[in-house]
Amino acid sequence: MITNPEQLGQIINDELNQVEITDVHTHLFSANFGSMLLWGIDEVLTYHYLIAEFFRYSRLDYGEFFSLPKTEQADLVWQTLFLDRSPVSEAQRGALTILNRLGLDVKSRDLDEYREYYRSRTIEQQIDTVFDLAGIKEVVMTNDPFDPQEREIWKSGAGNQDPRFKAALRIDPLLMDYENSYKVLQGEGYEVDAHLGGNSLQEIRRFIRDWVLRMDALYLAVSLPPDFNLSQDSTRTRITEECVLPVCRELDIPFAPMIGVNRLVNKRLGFAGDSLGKADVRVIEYLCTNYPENKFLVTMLSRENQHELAITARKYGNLMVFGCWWFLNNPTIVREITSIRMETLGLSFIPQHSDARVLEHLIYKWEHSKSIIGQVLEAKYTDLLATGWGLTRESVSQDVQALFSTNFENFLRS
Ligand code: HDL
Ligand code: ZN
Repeated sequence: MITNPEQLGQIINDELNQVEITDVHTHLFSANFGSMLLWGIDEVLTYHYLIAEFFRYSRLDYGEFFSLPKTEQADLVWQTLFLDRSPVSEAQRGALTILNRLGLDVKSRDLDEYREYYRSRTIEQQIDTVFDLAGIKEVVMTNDPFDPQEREIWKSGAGNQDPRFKAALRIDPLLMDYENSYKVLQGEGYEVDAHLGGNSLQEIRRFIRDWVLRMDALYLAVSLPPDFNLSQDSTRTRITEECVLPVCRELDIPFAPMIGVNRLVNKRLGFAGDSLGKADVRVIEYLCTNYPENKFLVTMLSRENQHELAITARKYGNLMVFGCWWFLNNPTIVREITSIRMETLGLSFIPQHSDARVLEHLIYKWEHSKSIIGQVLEAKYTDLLATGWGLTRESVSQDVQALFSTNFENFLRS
């Protein structure tokens, strides 16, 4: 029985170091997707988080920068964000955590030395090394049938061949840009039209069903703007309620609305140009209340939505809250959100996903998050001990496994 706070910290650290993580949302791909899986130091340094920060200092023309070869972009980012000044931001620190955990000499500041390390690495070796360093059991990909390159890999039968990588069907174009995406469905042999006439709704259900089954998708995801609602009789509302939700029910997979992104507020920044806004949790209340047979895996992008999202989750067993998404994935906010969630939801939430876009991101995103989540857990356990409650190592182990994998697995099976 654990009775004093001193031994608690060590036990929590041991359990965090041993837990096998299920990373419920990433932009990674298994090796058989070829160049779609980004890896290596130049991809790390040209991560759109770092590009946004580079342009805080540089007045280089956006188009000029993006037309440079990746290595020259990385050289500029390295010089500007790491050599010209201290790399104190979370994304800057993350790049250094990666180098450090790979056993490279961060003090050398020699980018070519780091590139030399990669010259002898294969992608298969790097996946094994990174998964081992980060403690990853499996990652869930973001799989987009509207991406021509990815669509062909799945249709060719190649698809995913690595059991450590699971699929999630991503349908942003279907809900956010149907006036154009319906033509892709037509091209794929689905009898749909621009106005949802004829068999369109049935055919959209067939499209979703075909792709969930082809990918063996664990859930169906879409990122949505802050003003997302289902109160207007719009194309988005009809496809959500008459296509997405019925097929998710039929196949017993969660629908994962990721709410709060304002895409391309600065178009010239590309991926780095997205921003956020506060959304209305009433749309989640509407979904959970009116579709009790559906499961909802939800994350929101605005810090201001987090307390109300946690309280909403207290009302619905078919709602699982996950992650400190994107602009929230910084120590200050991860600590705040995890504390709010643990104080209102106990252990019934998924505290984090990596959103890794480059393979090596798994190393820093999980090292940094596990440290904060572990500190919150230690504070809560310390409060427990103060009541006279006794903890066992087995209970700590079970709690940590719940947070980092079994909550997600059980929700999929629920
Ligand atoms: O839409 C999403 O899934 C977001 O995570 C975006 O991909 C975003 O650009 C990102 O990489 N966040 O970490
Ligand atoms: Zn993402």
